[in-house]
Amino acid sequence: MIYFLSLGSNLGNRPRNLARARRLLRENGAEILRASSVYETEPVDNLDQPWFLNQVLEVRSSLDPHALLGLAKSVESAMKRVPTAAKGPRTIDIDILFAGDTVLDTPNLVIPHPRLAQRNFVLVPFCEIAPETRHPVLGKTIRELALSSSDPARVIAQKRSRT
Ligand code: PH2
Ligand code: MG
Ligand code: MG
Repeated sequence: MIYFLSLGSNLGNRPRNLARARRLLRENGAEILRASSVYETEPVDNLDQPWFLNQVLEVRSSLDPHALLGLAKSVESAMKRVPTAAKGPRTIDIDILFAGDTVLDTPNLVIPHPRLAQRNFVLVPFCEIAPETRHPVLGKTIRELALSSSDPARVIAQKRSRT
């Protein structure tokens, strides 16, 4: 199954946190096919926190969505993410954006990610690597969603990352 994941970090050494998360994902059953640039992004929802680094990955894995969520959670806890305030600062956050064309609505996992179309910090890196990928519920491509986003939050590309 082909997945798109969002990585975010706004605590500690943010580039190293992203790199470590990519490595732990790779070593535990998620092959990274494409990685967007790393973007410096203004916090949304909870504005009173440091800016994030965000990145989107295209990943191939034989894990099903719930097992991949388990892997994401275990990487988060391996990286000492402490459950603080909802949407507050974190060393690493790994969210599943898409799982192929799968549409899933369960108490602990909703795919596609319910807020992705309202978030420049997801749409901009996602559009960099997969502009023609179509949202299985909204029926629009990532490029269309990115162009019609009304999110005012700033997203600034950093130099190209290697994975
Ligand atoms: N994640 C959140 C809340 N706000 N803002 C930015 N810029 N990037 C994030 O990854 C982010 C956020 C909750 O997961
Ligand atoms: Mg998140
Ligand atoms: Mg999360």
